Amino acid sequence: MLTIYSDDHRLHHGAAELYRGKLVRCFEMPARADQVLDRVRASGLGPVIAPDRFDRAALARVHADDYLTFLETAWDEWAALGETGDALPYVWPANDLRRDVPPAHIDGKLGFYAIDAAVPITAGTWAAVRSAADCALTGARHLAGGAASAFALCRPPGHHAGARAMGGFCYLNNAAIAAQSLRDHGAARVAVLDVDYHHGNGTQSIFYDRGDVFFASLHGDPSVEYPFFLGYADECGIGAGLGANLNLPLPWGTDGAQYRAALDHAIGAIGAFAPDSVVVSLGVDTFAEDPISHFKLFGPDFAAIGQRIATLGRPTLFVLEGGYAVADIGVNVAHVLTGFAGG
Ligand code: SP5
Ligand code: ZN
Repeated sequence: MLTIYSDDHRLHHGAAELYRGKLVRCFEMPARADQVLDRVRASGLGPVIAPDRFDRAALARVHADDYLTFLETAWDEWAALGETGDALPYVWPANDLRRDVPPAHIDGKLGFYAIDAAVPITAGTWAAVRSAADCALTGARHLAGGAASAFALCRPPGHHAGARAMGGFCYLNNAAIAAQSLRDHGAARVAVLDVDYHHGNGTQSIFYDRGDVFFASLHGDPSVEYPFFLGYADECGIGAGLGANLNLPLPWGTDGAQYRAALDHAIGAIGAFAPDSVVVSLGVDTFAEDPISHFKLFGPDFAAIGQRIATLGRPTLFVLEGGYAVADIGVNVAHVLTGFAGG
């Protein structure tokens, strides 16, 4: 299996995110990708290649033009204030406020385009997030060219980013951009399977009214877990997308056996959808020792996830999402990928 990776992820290194009344050190850090790359190399999975460069049009298939312009210009507007630390939002258009007028000032724009304050923008954020999207698009290109599988080692992650919003460490939705690219290059139907611990709210919302992209997600119950405001079982899609969205919220403490039962359900639904290709939003923050999550998965459970995805027998692109137990993220990701390759 080909892995697509770029050192450009290092250009994004946020200092702090807001959590329970404090600015805490970012959980999402460059060492995560380093660990994954190390373990991919050590596992003999296959070659590691650099991404091709794609133009903005590939991003604009999924994201709104004004949002892309915001991401591209936010750091310069922030730096023009005389600020030297990371840009973070502090005010949001929540209930009872207008959401129809994007503000002119960067302080307003940051909140307008963010769902939380865990998305620092640094001098290198735009370059890094573009590079991550390039990794996902390169993986999609290889699938469209006939490859059976690929792994886009994306950092920062993407599944919380909507068409017009960043959040949860995510800026560009790498998996959604790749799924759309697969649609644009020959696949009539694409399924996205999201196994990150958190609900993939961005991916769901991007494809919610579409019947050509099936979205299935296993995640911590949003009534008690981030992102709180999407990811419930009664969200089934709308219009042409009705029936093409499957949420499987699971309780804190979910173990490997419970997880596999839900995964088999999702894989059955994806099989029935008969996709031409599959995109996996691969988060391993379901790991028992993850510092921000509450599932109880271990190494062999990750191999089983890969094996079960392989039973679909479809060209499959894995896109890296979360996983914050830095010392273990690489091992856990490698277990999924080698489980798939051997399954
Ligand atoms: C891609 C991804 O996995 N994003 C996750 C975003 C989660 N944001 C909420 C973080 C809550 C932090 N909880 C810290 C607990 C420390 N004991
Ligand atoms: Zn996550």
